[in-house]
Amino acid sequence: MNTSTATARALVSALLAAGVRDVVVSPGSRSAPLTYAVAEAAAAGLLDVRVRIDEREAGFLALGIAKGRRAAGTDRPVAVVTTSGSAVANLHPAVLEASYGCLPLLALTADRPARLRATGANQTIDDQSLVLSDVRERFDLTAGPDAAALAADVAATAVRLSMGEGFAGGRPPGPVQLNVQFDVPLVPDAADPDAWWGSKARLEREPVPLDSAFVRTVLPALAGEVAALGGDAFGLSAERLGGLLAEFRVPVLAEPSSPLLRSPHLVTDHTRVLDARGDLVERITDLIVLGKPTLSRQDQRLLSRPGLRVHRVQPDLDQVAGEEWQAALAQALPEVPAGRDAWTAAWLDAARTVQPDQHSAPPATRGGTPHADLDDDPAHLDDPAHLDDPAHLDGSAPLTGEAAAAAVAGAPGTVYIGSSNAVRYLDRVLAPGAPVEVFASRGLAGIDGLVSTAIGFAAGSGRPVRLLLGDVSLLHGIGGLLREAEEPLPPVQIFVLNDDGGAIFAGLEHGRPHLAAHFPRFFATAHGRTFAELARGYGWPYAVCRTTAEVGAAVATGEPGVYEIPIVPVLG
Ligand SMILES: Cc1ncc(C[n+]2csc(CCOP(=O)(O)OP(=O)(O)O)c2C)c(N)n1
Repeated sequence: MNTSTATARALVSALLAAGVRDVVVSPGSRSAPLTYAVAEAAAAGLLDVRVRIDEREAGFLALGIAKGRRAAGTDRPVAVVTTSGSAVANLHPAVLEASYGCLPLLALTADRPARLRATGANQTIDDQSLVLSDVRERFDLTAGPDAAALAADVAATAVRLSMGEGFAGGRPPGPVQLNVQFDVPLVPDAADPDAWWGSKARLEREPVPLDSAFVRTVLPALAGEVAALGGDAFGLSAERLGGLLAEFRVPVLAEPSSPLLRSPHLVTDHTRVLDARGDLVERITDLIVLGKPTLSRQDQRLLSRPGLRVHRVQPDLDQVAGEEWQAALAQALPEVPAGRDAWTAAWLDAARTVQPDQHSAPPATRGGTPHADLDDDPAHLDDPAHLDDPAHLDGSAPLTGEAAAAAVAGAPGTVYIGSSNAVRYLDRVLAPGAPVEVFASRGLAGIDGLVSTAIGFAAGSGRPVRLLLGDVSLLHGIGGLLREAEEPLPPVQIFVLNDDGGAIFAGLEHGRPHLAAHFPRFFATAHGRTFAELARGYGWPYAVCRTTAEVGAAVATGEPGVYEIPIVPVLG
């Protein structure tokens, strides 16, 4: 057997033994040894393999599968195979999101032998193992007779590193690059044995240790005038923390993709309440924070309020061993304090009273709701120049983003929510007991790769998914609609809020009148597209939904497709 085939087979064997079950492959010749090994293991039913032409989409598909696996309770790394050269760099957006979104991704990047580096050889980067920043670890495996033995060790280590060692004191899961140099020949020989894999194993995880700060500060804090703030928690379910907060009737301020959204004491549209009820905000003594809140300046202001005790909770609490958890509760759990019901009721009342009269316009028109995840100036705008207020339009007006989001999230199921205004519309309308679970890519909150991520999420979790995103986001990731010729449509409904551009910028300082000359071309980026032809060109069914009833009907069918929802155009 030639060296490259032996190396690739050893590597794939080790991945199987370490519990990897999903691989996404992009085509290429240098990566062929890996491709053949993966294809053979898939043919034997040991791996699920998908093929994507564009490595950027391949990376996001893998990321989505990893997130879906996590949601289904089987956190495990997903591998993505690319050839050498610029193909590797196309993985970078997904690698970055995986890094900041704490998802286990293995970038298996094929390379030429090191002797060809810096010689001008075709498709050869001087150091390909440095192309992907923000990986948890990178390996550069040289070609040669001992490569196969090394590959097995390195692959097993890469899997462990990508899974992290738990959040408490260790590093969270994330991407790892395994750069593998392959020399010719790159294909198996006809005489090579065709059943070469060892037994496939389960991925066993060590229980995560409980962060001592949780026992020392978080549990006692439950007795104070405490509130909880939930950001995106990387797809982890936080059931233990959610249970404790519910038992202590703690008012919960949560972003849509936070697992705390399911709290019975959720303060709906909480940024409005934070703005309007400084008196309540001042009274909070302790704030328990889960995950990464990124959506609003109001949350950031709250976090930096002088005198507030902020307790950040490790998101993987559910993976702490049961005995350790019980011991911690026995040792430090306080009584539910007298007065707790009045405290929580004050927050829930505020949510009811502050909310209704502020819901007439989409976020970008409301005096520049400050967005924390953009490079923005938090200054409020008095005179947004570029958006019509739908409240002023007649009965034939397009839907508001909020009404559309409420309709998409109105039936039980899983919603994958896009960045930009989509997540903010949803934030405004999700109430306690909303029938959906919500996931998002909030590691870096990019508008890229969302279609592939949602498709991957559906595959990894085994659940049908509704993706809600903006038109620019869909155009950015339109290549995610492309699938293999024989691949069935995934169980994904794509709801695109088409306002012909990036509305979010109108709510930032870019919407100010004195900047109006530059706004349309450089920020709104109106494109004049609708999605019928694009969807059909990629082999997806397509429909327009103009009313909440039409959105609801589309949701009820569950039929995969692109559903376009016209909303008020950015440029009016
Ligand atoms: C990969 C990436 N490129 C650029 C941005 C900056 N950005 C943030 S929102 C946005 C416009 C999004 O428009 P759309 O998806 O239509 O949503 P809307 O703002 O209309 O809600 C852009 C370009 C980003 N977040 N991610």
